[in-house]
Parts: sequence; C-alpha cells; structure tokens
Amino acid sequence: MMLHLLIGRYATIMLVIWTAGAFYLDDKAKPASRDEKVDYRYWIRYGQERLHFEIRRQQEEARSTGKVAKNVILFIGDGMGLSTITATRIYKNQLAGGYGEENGLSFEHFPYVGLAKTYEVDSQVPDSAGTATAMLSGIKINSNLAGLDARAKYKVCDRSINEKAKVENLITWAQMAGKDTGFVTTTRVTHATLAAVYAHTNSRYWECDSKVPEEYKDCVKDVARQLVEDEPGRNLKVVLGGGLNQLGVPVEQEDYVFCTRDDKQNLVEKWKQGRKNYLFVNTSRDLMEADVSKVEYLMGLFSPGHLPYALERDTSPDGQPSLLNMTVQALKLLSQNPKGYVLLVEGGNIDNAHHEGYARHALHETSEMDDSVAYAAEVTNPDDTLIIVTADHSHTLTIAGYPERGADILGSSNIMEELRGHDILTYANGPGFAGHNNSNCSQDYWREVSEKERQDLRYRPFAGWYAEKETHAGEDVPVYSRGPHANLLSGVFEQNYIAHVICYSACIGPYATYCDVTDFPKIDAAKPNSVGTLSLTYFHFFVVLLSLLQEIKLFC
Ligand SMILES: *C1O[C@H](CO)[C@@H](O)[C@H](O)[C@H]1NC(C)=O
Ligand SMILES: *[C@@H]1O[C@H](CO)[C@@H](O)[C@H](O)[C@H]1NC(C)=O
Ligand SMILES: *[C@@H]1O[C@H](CO)[C@@H](O)[C@H](O)[C@H]1NC(C)=O
Ligand SMILES: *[C@@H]1O[C@H](CO)[C@@H](O)[C@H](O)[C@H]1NC(C)=O
Ligand SMILES: [Zn+2]
Repeated sequence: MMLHLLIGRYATIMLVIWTAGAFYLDDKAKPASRDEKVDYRYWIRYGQERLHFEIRRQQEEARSTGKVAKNVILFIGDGMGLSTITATRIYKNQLAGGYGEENGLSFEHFPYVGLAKTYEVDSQVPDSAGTATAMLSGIKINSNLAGLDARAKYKVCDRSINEKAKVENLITWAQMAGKDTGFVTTTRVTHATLAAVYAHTNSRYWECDSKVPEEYKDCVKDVARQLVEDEPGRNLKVVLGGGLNQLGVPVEQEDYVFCTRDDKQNLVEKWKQGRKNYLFVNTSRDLMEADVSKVEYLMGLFSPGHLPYALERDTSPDGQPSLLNMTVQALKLLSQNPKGYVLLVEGGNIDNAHHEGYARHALHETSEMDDSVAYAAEVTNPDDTLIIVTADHSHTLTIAGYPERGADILGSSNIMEELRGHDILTYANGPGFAGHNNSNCSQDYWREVSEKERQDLRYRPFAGWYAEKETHAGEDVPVYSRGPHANLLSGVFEQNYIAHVICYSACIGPYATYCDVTDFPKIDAAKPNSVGTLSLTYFHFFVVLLSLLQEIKLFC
C-alpha cells in the first residue's frame, strides 16, 4: 500500500516534469555547449526531450494509417555503415567547432529506424548491385549481378535463363502508375547501384560493350545501352552523375576511365533522339542555371568516370555540381508531376573513398549526402512523401582506442601506451596497411605518423591486413525513414523488405490494389502485410491509450 502510494507520487511528479518539459523544449536536443558536457542537467533535459519525441511519434503513428506516399525518395549511402555514420556525425560538428559526439545528422532525427540484413543469396558480405536489386525489386539475388534473380549466374549469360530470371522493380512500377522517376549519383551513371535501377546483367562490370565478353555480346547488352535503349532506363526523367566514357561521349584521351566503347556509339546523342523537351548538361553552371521546371527529360554527365570527391571537386561554374546541387534540380523537375515521383539519390563516392582507405573523403562524402537529405526533408511534406535513408552495405571502418571527448575524429588516440600514435579510425583491411609498416622489424614494426600527415586529404589510416582495395563489411545497416507507413521499417529485417514497404506505401506494383478502398488499409487475410499493418497500428494505439489511462488514474 505504502509502496503503491510512493510509486504513484513519484510517477505524478515525473509526469508533471515531463509535461512541463514537453511544452518548453524542442524535440531535438540542442548540442551541448562546452560547459554542458559535465552538467548533469543536460542529460536530464535530453532524456525528457527524447521521451516527449517518442510519445508524440507513437501518437502520430496511430493517426497516419490512411496516408499514401505520392512521392518516394530513397537515399543510398553506398557503403555507409554505422561506424561511418557515427564518425561523420562527429566530423561534421567538429568542422563547425563543436565537440562532435552529441551532434545528429539530419536523418538521425527521422522518427523510425530499422536494421537491414544485407547478405546476398550467395554471399555473406555483399556487393552494391545485388543489394540495390534487393532494395528496388524486393528479392535477394546473387552477388555482382543486377536485375536477374538467383537462377542467373555471375559472368555467365544464358539467354533462356536470363529471360526467366529478369526481375522488375519499383522504378518500372512507379512509371506504370504515372509517376516520374529518376536518379542522381556521384558515381558513373552505369555503376553498380544504378545498374540495379534499369539493367538486367550477369555482371555489374559490363558497363561498356568492350567489357562484355565476345561470346555474350548477342546475349546481353552492356549496362550503358540498357540505360538509353530499354525500359525503364529510357523513361527516366532525371539521370545525373558521371560516366561520359561509358556513354561514348568523346573526351580527352587521358580522361579514359574504367571502360570506353568499342562500338563508338555516342549514347547521349542516341538518348536525345525522339525526345522533344530534353536538356543535356555537362557543367555545374548549365545544370544550375537551367529552368528545369520547364524540362521533361534531364541528363547531366559531369565527369569521364565517377565524379571527383567533394573535397577535390572543381567548384567553378565549369566544374562539377555537388550531390545537393543535383538533388535540388532533380526535385524541382520531378515535383511537377501531380501523380508524384520516385527519386533515388546515391552517395556513391562514400564507397569509393572507403575502398581507397581515404577515411576523410568517406566522411565528407557522407556529410554531403546528409546535406541532400536535409534539403529533401525541408522541401517535402511527410504526409505525402516517404523518405528512406540507408546503406547497401557497410565497410571495415572502426572507431577505437580511448580518445577523449571531442578528440579530432581524424586524429590519433594516445591514452594507451601500446597504442601510441594509433589512428582513431582504422580499417580491418585495405591499402592503408602499406605506409604504416617499417621494412625493418627489429624494433618498431609500425612507422610513426605525424599529425600533419594525418591532415592530408588522402591520408590513409592504418589497415590491419594489406589489400589493394579495402573491402565491404557484413554487419546490418541502419534504415532511417519518415513519411507514410515509415513505421513499417522498424525492427530487424531482410534488406529486400524495403522494396515491399515502398510499394505498399506508394500503392504501386504488387501492392497497387491496396489503395482501391477509401478506408485504407484493406484487411485481407490472404495478404499478410496488410493485416500486419493494421494490427501493429492498433497495438500502438492501445499502448498509448493504456498509458494515458494509467497516468490519469495516478492523479486520483
Ligand atoms: C628500423 O627501425 C629503427 C628503429 O625504430 C628505425 O630507426 C629505422 O629507421 C628503421 N629502418 C627502416 C629502414 O625503416
Ligand atoms: C559539354 O557540352 C557542350 C555543349 O553544351 C559541348 O560543346 C562540350 O563539348 C561538352 N563537353 C563534353 C566533355 O561533353
Ligand atoms: C551547390 O551546392 C553547394 C553546396 O553543396 C552550394 O554551396 C552552392 O551554392 C550550390 N550551387 C548553386 C548554384 O546552388
Ligand atoms: C609494407 O607492406 C606492404 C604490403 O605488404 C609492402 O608492399 C611494403 O613493401 C611494406 N613496406 C615496408 C616499408 O616494409
Ligand atoms: Zn563497394
């Protein structure tokens, strides 16, 4: 009895504190000032704000069942694993003069987070083409293929198998629903993630005709040709990135990157044929000065291969646009369609930087993608636009040692004597091994690195095992989301589930009929997904109701 009374009093006091907190505080904790680091009140305030945010989120969820995603924006940070996100959160805030750790990236304020299992049908640690196919087509496939199910084999083209193995994806389904579609990327527009958008190929590396083995030239088109000749590629309203070489546009001899065309076709000219209202651009100025709201088809290729890293970009008007610049113009064009759009934004150079062991570039590329997410979140309405931010897979980056609070994330951790000079960020493998080892093992096996050396844009932190290219990593990747039915992306799930949620939320493809009734979602026992949504929603509603009732009782 006494205990009950005590608990009741305590709960009442807490409720009053919480309510007061809810009225006076934002849902986003402000970054701690340098003094607040040691002030216990900061942590109490943070806890209260977060609690308020979560409770509001649950109430919001109970109200949001009838909404449909007219628009979908899928952000894929290629290789943006959790350690990359944490390190970027710190890096970005340190650039602005803060401690770093308490910072939150734009998408970390989204209401829902889930974890996606990224393995492929034949691989524990996946590649980008197979994982992108999972996210866009809703099925898992074999590693290094795009748009072909697991019956198809890597680097082996068999016409009859490919015919059966071809999988459609949500880009096609969105086009069928009358929506506009497009993508922007910092890589070649023919690179792995994009190949999954529009191509069906037994190898993601068959980007040019010169890469397709002679014996398969009649069996499968190179990825670049599929972009301009086939559906859904040629129906894309926005194609922005790099890859002049792959599309056969003449460039300076020394600019040859990855592959060129043997057939000497200029695929940009081919893309222009039969279109009336199109725009092709190849500089930042031409992209940004165009009134894209009057353009129907937009293609921009700003580099012979991948775009340069953001920190090494030519920022002059004749140079390359940022991912944000491309996102701004893409959304301007696509949002003209009253039926909505599906846009894929890829932070593709995050992955390229990690493979090279360039930690600083990887963090900066992630920070640039965060700018694009912030913009997209600002100009869209969560009532009709589903935004998902995720990665296709992780990398071997680790944040370690015992650096003090606010230590330069790109610096070293000196607290343990045996880890003297230890980079805070290290890789499990990659080219970063070389450059740290002494040829002479008698005394110090590892070379001392100066802080000045660490400031170099292309400084490679230590890697534990030598490899020419650092590899992907196999742990789950986070999925952040907001908008209609974003709550379905909570918990731990297989990566291919993302496509199912997008289609369900937007009423396209296999889930197109779910919007036919006014009291959406329809209950249909044969379709477990719709039952799942409904019970989940009611469950949350009851939890909120129950806790409210309990709180009221405590006042008596
Ligand atoms: C070998 O190690 C010693 C002791 O650290 C160092 O002084 C010397 O420069 C190293 N030699 C080479 C070739 O790295
Ligand atoms: C870029 O486009 C302009 C015309 O808009 C053209 O003159 C120039 O050759 C193009 N450069 C490349 C590399 O495609
Ligand atoms: C392009 O984006 C960068 C930031 O990413 C910004 O500083 C610049 O002003 C943008 N350019 C235009 C023309 O909007
Ligand atoms: C460091 O290791 C790499 C890779 O094993 C090797 O190629 C290189 O020669 C080594 N460097 C030194 C100074 O021993
Ligand atoms: Zn990769």
